[in-house]
Amino acid sequence: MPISRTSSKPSQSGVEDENIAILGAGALGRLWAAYLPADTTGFVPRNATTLSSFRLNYRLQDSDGREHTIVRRWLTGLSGTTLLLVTTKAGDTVDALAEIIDRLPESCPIVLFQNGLGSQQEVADRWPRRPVLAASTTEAANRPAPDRVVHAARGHTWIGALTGNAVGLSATVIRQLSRSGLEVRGEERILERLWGKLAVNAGINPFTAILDCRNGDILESSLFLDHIDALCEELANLIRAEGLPPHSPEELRDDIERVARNTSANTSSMRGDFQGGRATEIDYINGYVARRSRELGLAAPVNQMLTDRVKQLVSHPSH
Ligand code: KPL
Repeated sequence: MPISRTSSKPSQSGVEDENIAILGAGALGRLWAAYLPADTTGFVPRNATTLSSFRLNYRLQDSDGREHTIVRRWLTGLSGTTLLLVTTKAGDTVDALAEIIDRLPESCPIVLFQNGLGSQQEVADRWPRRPVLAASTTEAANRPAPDRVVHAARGHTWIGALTGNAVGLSATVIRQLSRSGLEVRGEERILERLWGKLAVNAGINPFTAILDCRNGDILESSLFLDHIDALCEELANLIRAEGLPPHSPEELRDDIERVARNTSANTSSMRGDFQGGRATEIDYINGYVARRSRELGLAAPVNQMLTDRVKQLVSHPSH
């Protein structure tokens, strides 16, 4: 198990020259940092002048329930970086990247791990010549305390190119990420995979935040039962209008309910953000569906209603 390794042996394939930088020290960023080799992985500070230490220390509970102490560097330079993982919240991504991108080698692949959709397109539109890839992951991680990460369940991570200059780079990215021991695969149709995850998040996350409940508990709630069919209809209409392979509303509802059951004891990322006083990703999940639907002349009142209610919740948490 590679967790907490403090040194990794150079191999014949030249991996000693690989340096992975992680932008975003939330649950997912810390999860990847814990599994990747300690001596070639570090975090990128948003503002190096405010750092109180050169190292970031935290505890990780792995998926078998074992505890590890993790120590990783804050990186002071980025010139030798061979891979950048961006694990910021969707709404912070463009601003965070803008602060550091001039220090990153032009050829360095940038892998975006954001939930939902919208932030990936913002990055690809702003830096079209950079090799930008997107990741879709089912690794489940949460951060119950600032210095503690729980790897709740093992999953898979799919990687695919977003910009022209990233085409053909998946293999090198996968090779570097596979040193974590986590399951990483290439995906030529990454947008479809991101859409699949978006649909599941749109059908689970806002309900858990509004009802302040765990994923499995939404299935019996009247809020979910009253709106899920119309929500899935809106998703199916938009997926078709985007020219992606169609899914029936019934298929989408089955997917949502299956994931809610399989993760029934989990706190969703949106409920976790709300509980932790952080901005939620609603604008990139149901808000994205409502926005794109409007742009394409489709109605999405349920996605809009859920977006409004989550936003109201955040501005008036006592209601
Ligand atoms: O991805 C998730 C999230 O919380 O954002 C689900 C699938 C809902 C699991 O908690």
